Amino acid sequence: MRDNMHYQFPDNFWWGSASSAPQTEGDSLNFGKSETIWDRWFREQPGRFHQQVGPQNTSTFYQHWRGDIALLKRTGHNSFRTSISWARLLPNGRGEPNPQAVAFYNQVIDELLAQGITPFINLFHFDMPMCMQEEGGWESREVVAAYADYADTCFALFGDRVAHWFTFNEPVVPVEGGYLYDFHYPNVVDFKRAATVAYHTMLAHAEAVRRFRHWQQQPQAHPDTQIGIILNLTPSYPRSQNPADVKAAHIADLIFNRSFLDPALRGHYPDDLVALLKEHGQLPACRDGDRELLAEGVVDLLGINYYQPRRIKCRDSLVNPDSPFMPEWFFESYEMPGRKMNLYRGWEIYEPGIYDILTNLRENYGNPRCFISENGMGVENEQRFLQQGQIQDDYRIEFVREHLIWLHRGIQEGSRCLGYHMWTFIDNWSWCNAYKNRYGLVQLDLASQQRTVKKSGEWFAATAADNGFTT
Ligand code: BGP
Repeated sequence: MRDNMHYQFPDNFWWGSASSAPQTEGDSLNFGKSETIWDRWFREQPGRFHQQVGPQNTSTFYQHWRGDIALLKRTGHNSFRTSISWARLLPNGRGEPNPQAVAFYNQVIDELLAQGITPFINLFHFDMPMCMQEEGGWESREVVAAYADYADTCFALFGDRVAHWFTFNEPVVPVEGGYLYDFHYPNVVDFKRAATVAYHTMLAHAEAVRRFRHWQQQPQAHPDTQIGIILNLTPSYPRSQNPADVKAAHIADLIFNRSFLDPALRGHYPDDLVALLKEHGQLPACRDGDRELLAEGVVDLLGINYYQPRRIKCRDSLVNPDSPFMPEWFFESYEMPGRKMNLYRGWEIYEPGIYDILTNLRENYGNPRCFISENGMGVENEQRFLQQGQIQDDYRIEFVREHLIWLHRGIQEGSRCLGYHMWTFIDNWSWCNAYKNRYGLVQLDLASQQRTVKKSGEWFAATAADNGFTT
């Protein structure tokens, strides 16, 4: 670390954190909410979940929202992201909104605003309503249409007070998890179906943006309203400058980053991605009008989730042409010698990645307005760092500070990065990992529901108050 350097961030920088409805609300089958794929999967296969802890075991935001918003204030938040649960708002996936859900989200939004915290509202965080999954989930064009209606309903109900909207969080994750690598419901492993899911997700995104543009013209719309998408970007670094390694890293980038980034920022897919899928017979079915629709999906604001890079090398062995088509036909991941690891989670830590993402956006995508929408450090058995009643998470403070230093550099060089949100606020339930990896600024005792601010939460509050820090 550099000594005695001061890092001041631009005025009105967004300091905050992100969470999601399915990971925090609880009451997963109460107050009119219907099942999501997570509720169903847990019921069917609890063994898939760490220590068999399912989606009903949360920090119960549905009950504790008022106290939690007070804690947001105490930990220096001027902005906060959560999501709306589609299955709570529209228990049948479409139709009339559930009045209890409307009242709940109204209270949350109003209280955030009353506390001076800007609400950032995301519409979909991996939580497909089960009734929509039964219609085919993202493989179905009808579900795409239903999602756009749901988005419209949200704009109409809450868009007078919410300015920052996001269509999706990490849309690649349900594709990878649900249709390629078997870590989300419905546990399909099939590239062609995965490509269809990815394509339909971006059509749903574009349709929601189209609806948003209409909504934006209404007199009751928030005057600063804007729409974005949140992408987890994993810079793909080749093992070497050898053309085979460079090509392998390029293909990984096309599949995992640019299949979402390009439509969101340019309104169309990269030509070489389309060519690659076409060559291998993996292109999803398109309809007339899709191209025009995608072109309307360009966002006002990009959320960047950054955790770790992808290290890529070309394959050492030839692919068996009879094996099912997979991204790994084109590359292998590579353990770079000497890489820095988060020893408590098993992910690489590479802080310059955040700067490289900003540079890429500046140089190749017209320098869009963006912010870091998730960055954070998961830790297993974090209790071991408990001293005098508080988690002493100096490792997390260092992690955040080092990422912020690289972020600051990107801003100095002209990137339009408007804020930094951590993953996450209070330790939360995380899909199949449940509470295995703790990320919060605030520690959660699941049994007693007690919240205790970690050392990092105090550091974060001080950093936000000073709009920067000194090393
Ligand atoms: C991000 C997701 C979050 C959260 C986080 C931590 O990809 O947007 O929802 O789950 O990852 O993941 P994990 O608990 O698996 O370490």
